Amino acid sequence: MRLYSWDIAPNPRRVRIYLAEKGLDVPIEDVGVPGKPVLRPDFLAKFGHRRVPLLELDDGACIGEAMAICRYFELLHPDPPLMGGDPRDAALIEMWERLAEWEGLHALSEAFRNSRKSFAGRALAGYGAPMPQIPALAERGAARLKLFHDKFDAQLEDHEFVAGEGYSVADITTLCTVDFAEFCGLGMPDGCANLRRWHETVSARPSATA
Ligand SMILES: N[C@@H](CCC(=O)N[C@@H](CS)C(=O)NCC(=O)O)C(=O)O
Repeated sequence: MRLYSWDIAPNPRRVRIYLAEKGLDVPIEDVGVPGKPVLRPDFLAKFGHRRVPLLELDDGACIGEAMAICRYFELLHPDPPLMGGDPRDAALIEMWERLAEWEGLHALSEAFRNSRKSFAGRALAGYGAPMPQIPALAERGAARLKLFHDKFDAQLEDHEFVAGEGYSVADITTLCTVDFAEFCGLGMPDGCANLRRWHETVSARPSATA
């Protein structure tokens, strides 16, 4: 088994944090080109998925998509539960994790990939064909990201963690989004006291360095 990852990117970090929370030791290969925001040509040539994270199993099966990889490990190692221990928790966690990915990480990706020179022609990850940048999407992504910060700040007013009272994959995706947004110069707007309190708590967990 091998997890293909990329140190600087937010999506593979979701899986690395998950594995650290579970205490699972999985061989990890970084397939980024040092000093450049691109994946290694040999990885792109071998795997049509063209995205990381990617988990290659010993039987050759390849699992892409961060949450699909986490689900695989969750079924093998249910404790401690990070995707919900009962139907109610599982549904709330999936809801908030998906909101974090769609309203947070996706908005950030829109803002980032449609504005950086180094992503010209690669505005969407995972395609071999050229994907031109659309500057208006960068603007809309930044506006969506502000709404994401506000929505999650409001949710954290009444809850210790994103999906309720326990740490879950919803916190992992939210943390990777908030940190990468900060790195891109699109950090939390003024205020957001609840999001800041939560960020301090989850960043103090040993897994946050993964
Ligand atoms: N929805 C996917 C997103 C995967 C994704 O977009 N990964 C980015 C890194 S954060 C990537 O592989 N980029 C490749 C590239 O930019 O060429 C997931 O959950 O894993």
